[in-house]
Amino acid sequence: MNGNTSPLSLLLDINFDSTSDFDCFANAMSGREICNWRVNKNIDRSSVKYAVVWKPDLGLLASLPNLEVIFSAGAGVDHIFEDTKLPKNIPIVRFVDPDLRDRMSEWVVLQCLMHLRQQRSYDRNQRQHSWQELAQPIASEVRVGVMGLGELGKDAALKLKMMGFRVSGWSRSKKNIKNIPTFAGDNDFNEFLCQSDIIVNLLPLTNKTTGILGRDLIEKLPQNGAIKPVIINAGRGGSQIEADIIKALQKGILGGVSLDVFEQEPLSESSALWDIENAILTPHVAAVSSMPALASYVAQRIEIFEANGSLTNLVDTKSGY
Ligand code: NDP
Ligand code: OXD
Repeated sequence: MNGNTSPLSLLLDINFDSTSDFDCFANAMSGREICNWRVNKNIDRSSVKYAVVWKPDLGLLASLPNLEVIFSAGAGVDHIFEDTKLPKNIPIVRFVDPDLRDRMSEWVVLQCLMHLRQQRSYDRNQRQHSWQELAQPIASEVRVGVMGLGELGKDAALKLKMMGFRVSGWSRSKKNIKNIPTFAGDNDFNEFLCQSDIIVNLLPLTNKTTGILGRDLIEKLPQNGAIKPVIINAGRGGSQIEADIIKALQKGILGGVSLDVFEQEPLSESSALWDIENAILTPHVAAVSSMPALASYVAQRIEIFEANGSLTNLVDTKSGY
């Protein structure tokens, strides 16, 4: 804190769908000078005290000499660490919000039910005007393992449990969640995998989680469950090895996947994933940040920071999330 009470500027380096998105910030920040970097790059960089970013321009953050706090416009922060010139020692606050959490859980529950109820097969049958009943396990026969029990993973696990699935979870540190068995760390990983028919990935992308959804993991999933193994990924595409997933789907080792995130986004038109019937693909929309919610979140955090210097939902730069 520099003791200066005059509102210094907030820089926004995020995608806005419309001017009303930008207006959310203008309204929430009452009186503070705001600049939309993607529209106007002709700014006094020394006046910027806060930055709200999504995939910021490389080197931009390092070029702001009086920057005090970086806010991620999303829950994930890997997009910030991609900046090799990222200034050290500037706190990074990530977006934690009930709206984002609920949207993610909606998507996760939908995907688990789509695979449980074989919706893709019924869609195909409908196109073929074919009236055919398929064998149908109930949710309580299907084991769902949620990777990542943070803000999003824990809520998704609880909602899947409410739907009747047999849910367990895995995280870095041990968690205690009522009625949900939990596993922690590398030592528990194999035990967790071999009792998961559906894997839901809600891990952040870090050095440790890059490529985790690949052949090694797939081969550990049980082949004797009520349904063939399914992978659902709404964490980050960098955590999946698409070539391994495609092979496993083609060989029938995986029964299906739901992917919201990809190694390269947008997904290449030539990817084999597009044409695999039981691969459900969505374009990184599982939980999109709501602009009014993000704007008021940032405004509140700045107000508290300026009142007493404290920040919540801080990223641990060592572990990368
Ligand atoms: P959190 O930081 O709250 O939770 C992360 C969880 O992952 C924690 O439980 C953490 O363990 C666990 N974890 C991290 N590293 C490891 C590891 N090496 N081994 C085991 N567990 C690990 O993040 P959120 O829940 O808020 O968000 C999760 C991710 O979801 C984001 O990082 C982002 O990538 C993705 N996301 C995707 C969206 C989409 O639309 N597709 C939208 C929003 C987010 P511990 O609790 O012990 O720290
Ligand atoms: C996020 C995202 O991290 O939208 O919030 O992916």
